Amino acid sequence: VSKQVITVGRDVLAQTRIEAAVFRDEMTRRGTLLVNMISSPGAGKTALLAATARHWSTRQQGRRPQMAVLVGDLATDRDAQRLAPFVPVVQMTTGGACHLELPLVERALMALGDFKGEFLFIENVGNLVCPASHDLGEHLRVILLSTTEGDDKPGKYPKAFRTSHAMVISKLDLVPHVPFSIEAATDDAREIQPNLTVLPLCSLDGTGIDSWCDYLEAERRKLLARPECV
Ligand SMILES: Nc1nc2c(ncn2[C@@H]2O[C@H](COP(=O)(O)OP(=O)(O)O)[C@@H](O)[C@H]2O)c(=O)[nH]1
Ligand SMILES: [Mg+2]
Repeated sequence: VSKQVITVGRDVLAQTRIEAAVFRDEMTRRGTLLVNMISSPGAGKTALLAATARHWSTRQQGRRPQMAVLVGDLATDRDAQRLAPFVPVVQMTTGGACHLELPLVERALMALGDFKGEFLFIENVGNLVCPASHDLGEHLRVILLSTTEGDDKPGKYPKAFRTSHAMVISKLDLVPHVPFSIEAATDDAREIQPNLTVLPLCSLDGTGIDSWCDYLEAERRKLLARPECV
């Protein structure tokens, strides 16, 4: 087998990055915070989105934030079915691809209609490798690490953690039953990304959901304070 090295003299992802930046600006102008949720399969992305929707929809004081979800999956619409009772949701089926790309997200947003709410979430395909390399125009990238996965994962999948703004440590209720140190996971992740916000929570009993929602609302306020947001 002979191998040939071809040098590509141009940045083939440059156009994609420009398109993602344009999409991000459009979301900023709308005042919608776009959040890209990344994790391994089963870390609890869908459960967290359902808990987030419950938290905001039962708020007693002030305005209830509006949210919608674009959910990616390899093959089924099971997550969309789980979320549909709570929030507007559009399923993106990748047909086997291990990550989402921007054109699919843009089409899904069109299918959602004229969404002008405060928070738009993208649930990425469960995978800690490929989604890390694809800018979907998000303002915030959030990585979930569940306590059942082990506290050594940040160092093993550094790009996903390096490119994230926040790390949710999910399934906090299982800490007494599994060998997982929140401190070790935090230290490992912050060695890669020192500015990472760390949010431990449990989507089933609601522990930490208020801090998570406060974090999102604070990030949206920062977005609105930007000069380009009218
Ligand atoms: N014990 C526990 N289980 C959870 C929690 N969050 C999610 N799960 C369970 O973990 C499994 C995977 O969750 P899911 O939301 O589908 O993960 P996703 O693949 O990242 O969307 C489901 O059986 C959930 O009920 C949690 O906080 N604690
Ligand atoms: Mg899911």
